Parts: sequence; structure tokens; C-alpha cells
Amino acid sequence: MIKEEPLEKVKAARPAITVVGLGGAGCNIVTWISDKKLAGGRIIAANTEAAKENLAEIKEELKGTNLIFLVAGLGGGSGTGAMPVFARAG
Ligand SMILES: Nc1nc2c(ncn2[C@@H]2O[C@H](COP(=O)(O)OP(=O)(O)OP(=O)(O)O)[C@@H](O)[C@H]2O)c(=O)[nH]1
Ligand SMILES: [Mg+2]
Repeated sequence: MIKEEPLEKVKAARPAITVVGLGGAGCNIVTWISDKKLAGGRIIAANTEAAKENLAEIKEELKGTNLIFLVAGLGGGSGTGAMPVFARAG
């Protein structure tokens, strides 16, 4: 059985959502989301193959987020390469 205190924390918790667009398609799609002015989450666009080199910066950006959506076209380029790096960083 779950202890009362953690259960209360779960009830009070709010989702902190970040949507990350990676690569050409991912960045286009999160730009489209941003243009629609949807509220309630953060949006990050990253078009780079240097995700591993910038891991510390990525972790810093994702601090405080507890639900991450990664968006990429998976064409085998930078979005494809960066996606697992972001998944591990979050
Ligand atoms: N819906 C949508 N699909 C797209 C868009 N741009 C590309 N795609 C599709 O996404 C797939 C490839 O996405 P890419 O962004 O090239 O993926 P990637 O190769 O990992 O990343 P890059 O290095 O940026 O090329 C293909 O099937 C494209 O047709 C877009 O703006 N919108
Ligand atoms: Mg591509």
C-alpha cells in the first residue's frame, strides 16, 4: 500500500510538459505548434548533430520537466541521431 504522504504529493503534482522538436521535420512541427499559441508547456527546437557534446546544456533545459514529447521525422539524419540523446537526458 502507498504511504499517505507520497499519495498526497502525486495528487497535488502538475504535469510540467516540454515538447522538443529535433531535426528539420521536428523543428518545423514545433514551430507550427508555437504559431498556434498553445498554452501549458514549453517548446524547444533543436537542429543539431552536436547533442552529445551539449548534453549538460540539454539536461539544464529539461530540468523541472516531468513529461517530454520528442518530435522528429526519423529520416536518418540529425533528428534521428539527437532523439535518443534527448530521451536519455530527460
Ligand atoms: N509532417 C511533416 N513531415 C516532414 C516535414 N519535414 C520533413 N518531413 C518528413 O519527415 C521525414 C524526415 O524528417 P527529417 O527531419 O529529415 O529527419 P532526420 O533525417 O532525422 O533529420 P535532418 O537531419 O534534419 O534531416 C520524411 O518522411 C519527411 O517527408 C514537415 O515539415 N512536416
Ligand atoms: Mg533528413
